Amino acid sequence: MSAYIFGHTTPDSDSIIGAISLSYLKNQLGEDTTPTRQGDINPETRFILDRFGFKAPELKRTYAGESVYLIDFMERSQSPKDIDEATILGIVDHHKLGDLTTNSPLEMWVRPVGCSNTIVKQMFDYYGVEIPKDLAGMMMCAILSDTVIFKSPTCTKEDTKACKELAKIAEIDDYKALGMEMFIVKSDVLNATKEELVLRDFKDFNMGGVKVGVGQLEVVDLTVFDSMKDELFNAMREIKEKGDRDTVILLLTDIIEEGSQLLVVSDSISKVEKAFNVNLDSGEVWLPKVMSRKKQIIPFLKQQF
Ligand SMILES: [Mn+2]
Repeated sequence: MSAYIFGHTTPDSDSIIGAISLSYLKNQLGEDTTPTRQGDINPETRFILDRFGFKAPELKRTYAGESVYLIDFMERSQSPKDIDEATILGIVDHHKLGDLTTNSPLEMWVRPVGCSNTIVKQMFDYYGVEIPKDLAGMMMCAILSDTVIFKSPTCTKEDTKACKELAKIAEIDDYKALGMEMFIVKSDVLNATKEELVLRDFKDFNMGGVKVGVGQLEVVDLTVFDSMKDELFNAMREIKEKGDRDTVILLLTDIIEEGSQLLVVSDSISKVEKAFNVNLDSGEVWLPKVMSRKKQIIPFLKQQF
């Protein structure tokens, strides 16, 4: 029976490409695995898949009775609803320790690097398995995406090293230019509904017994949002009510200016204000140098909630 490998809900490029790359490695090592996904493919990931000639993993949302590997997450809130009825064989991730547990021993590759695909690259090296050229190109793109072309504070020397080695295998000299091309695709926010935009890269966290959802959009120029702020706030309010959330935050990250505009809809606004030492009377605030949700947003929210 094939084991399934998948990333978090509302998957990003790291989750989709990580499922494909880890599945390829596992199969080379003699296991039978299938990459899957828990949600739609976003425009950036579509661009990468098309660029390297891969098809998207199959959409699969239930895993009761199945064996699974998780990549790029280990939070219950980002898991399939029936995760407790699945057998977790292993986890490959670069996030904080989550709240999932298992009944039997498992394989864990968890490291504080900027991208899950950096860890998968290290696994290929560990096992001495060669990475095919096009797969290397995709893994390189996942690293450029997660580390915001090395600008994110989550980026480590291991990420830049893995990225450069993958670029070499993929025979791509100007990988930063390809990274920029990816972020320009990502910046096209005009062809989506406001709800889709808030949910495009959205993660729920359980904080002190309440649900806090944090979305992030990374663009090359924040002015694209100027005419749609009110509608974004409306969509955030709706998402907050529908999902029974205490707080919904949207990070509008400017990858050139290197900072984020924080939009907040919350029943605990003073906690969010305290977390970042800001005033949120207008519902929004600019945070210079803030680019990483996992490193610069979530820990400070957790502290207050
Ligand atoms: Mn990731």
